[in-house]
Amino acid sequence: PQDKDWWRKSVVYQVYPKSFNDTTGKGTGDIRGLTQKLDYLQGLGVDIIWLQPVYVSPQRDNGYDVADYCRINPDYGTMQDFEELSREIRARGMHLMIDIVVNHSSTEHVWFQQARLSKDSEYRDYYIWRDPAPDGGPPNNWISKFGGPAWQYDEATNQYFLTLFDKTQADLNWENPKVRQEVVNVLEFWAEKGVSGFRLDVINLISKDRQFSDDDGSTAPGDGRKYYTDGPHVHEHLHELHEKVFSLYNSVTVGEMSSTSLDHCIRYSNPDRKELSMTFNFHHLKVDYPNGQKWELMPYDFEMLKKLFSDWQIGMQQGGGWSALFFNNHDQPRAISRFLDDDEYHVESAKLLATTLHGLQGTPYIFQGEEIGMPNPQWSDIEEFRDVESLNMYGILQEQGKSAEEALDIIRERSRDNSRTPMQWDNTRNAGFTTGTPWIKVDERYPQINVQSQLEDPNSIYSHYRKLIRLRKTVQVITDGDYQRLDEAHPQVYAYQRSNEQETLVVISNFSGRDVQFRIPDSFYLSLDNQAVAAAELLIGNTQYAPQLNQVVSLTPYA
Ligand code: TEU
Repeated sequence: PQDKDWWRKSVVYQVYPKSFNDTTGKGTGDIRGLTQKLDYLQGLGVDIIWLQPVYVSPQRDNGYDVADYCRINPDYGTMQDFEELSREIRARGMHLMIDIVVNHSSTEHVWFQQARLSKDSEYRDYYIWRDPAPDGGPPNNWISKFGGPAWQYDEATNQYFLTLFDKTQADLNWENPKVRQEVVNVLEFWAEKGVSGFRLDVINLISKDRQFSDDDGSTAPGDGRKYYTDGPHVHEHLHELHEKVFSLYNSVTVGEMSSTSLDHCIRYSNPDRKELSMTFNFHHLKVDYPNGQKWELMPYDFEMLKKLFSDWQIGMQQGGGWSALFFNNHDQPRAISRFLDDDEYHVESAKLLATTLHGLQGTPYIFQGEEIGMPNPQWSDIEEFRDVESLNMYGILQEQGKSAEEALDIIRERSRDNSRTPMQWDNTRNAGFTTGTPWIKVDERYPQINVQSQLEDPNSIYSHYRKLIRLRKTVQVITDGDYQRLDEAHPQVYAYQRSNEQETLVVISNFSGRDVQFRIPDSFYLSLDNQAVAAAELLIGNTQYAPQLNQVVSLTPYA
């Protein structure tokens, strides 16, 4: 019988199926492609595989626009393929987590198709409809996350429907108990197929303030989000799912929380509240957004990154919450290119980011390709991009007065496609991803950066990740230790300690390309007895020569 908190000691591997492994030559990955690579993932040591949406979908947003929640998109394979995947994962002692996208459905979903027919349709209330404003425009001034108004006009009934993302992603009406029952049915359907967990897409946006007032702009960014983020009934709705599904199947659950707060994340993930196992938040990935603006460039603020990690580590621990830890996912540029050096110090940088993150409290997530240090690809032309958000913003930035060249520079840095290029398996054509024409370009550096060249090399990035994952299983303080920051606004170094009654773990990271010295503060160092210092052991490092374990630690670039 599995311990109920087994996922606190686990590591999750995130698979973007479209770009993982193609077994048919059509240029997009498939479920069998993942099944073929399970030995690889087992070798890495991960416990949970998060499979991103493979449901029937028109793919306007690569599957986050679901047209049927209980059927597999034929591009990805069949239900038999899915069942085989699920079995093979279990046979290797791993777990399958699937993606549930129920803030919205595709407008191609039969519910929406029915809803739009008439105001009397029994599905009308599955979505959020409003009359036009007196001037015929949208009901309020909210902006969609992908640019443009958050409302779409529907001629048949002369009303607007709400779409917080793409115009084909219609927001579901969670105030309607029938919608909530549909969600329960979907979750049960997959739990019965042996799925162990759920990643819930933008789940903190499901409860909207029913006034639908204009955003008065009193708090930035003034796009309406304050009226639907962590909204009025969100905690009740999650508790309901917990009672009706998660608790019955002992599911592991992670909620993707957009623009959330620490207080809400504590509530979502504190076990006493019976909502979710853990939460993703994005504050640490906005440290290079000037005034929260994603579509303007700025070097990242290192002190802010450290402060955010520290505030959330301490806050979540005090409040009894649990964090999903990550630097990369399918919506973010690759962290190695964004924060460190993906060129000369590529290997050191990748290992540094991993070690810094895996030492924190929470459950770490590895996004495909991160374990081999995949960087942002080198984009030359707007034609190479595929993401609906990037293509929308390319136009909007130019409408706002940027030149095509300036707009492209911003898209290059910020596009979600940075993380969506094909997984680099080996140095054969298309990095071994497909025998056909890949749906999105393969990064030119695949002959140097690929799985095959790292598997057997004990000094590779891949081997470093393996070691980190193994440490988590043997060093208890990584899971349960409390957190304290050790650097006082050091311009290059982030250092913290984790302690429980038996052990102390110290993580010291040089985020710069220079040699630096770091002095462990007296308040901490002098509290250790000599024996403890003498017994200290280097658990993991990323440099050729191990640094001396003294109060003053010398660190080479990105050590
Ligand atoms: O993302 C939600 C989300 O808010 C973002 O990370 C979003 O991509 C970013 O803010 C845009 O600037 C989730 C999924 O992870 C993403 O892939 C989907 O596109 C989105 O929801 C809609 O389902």
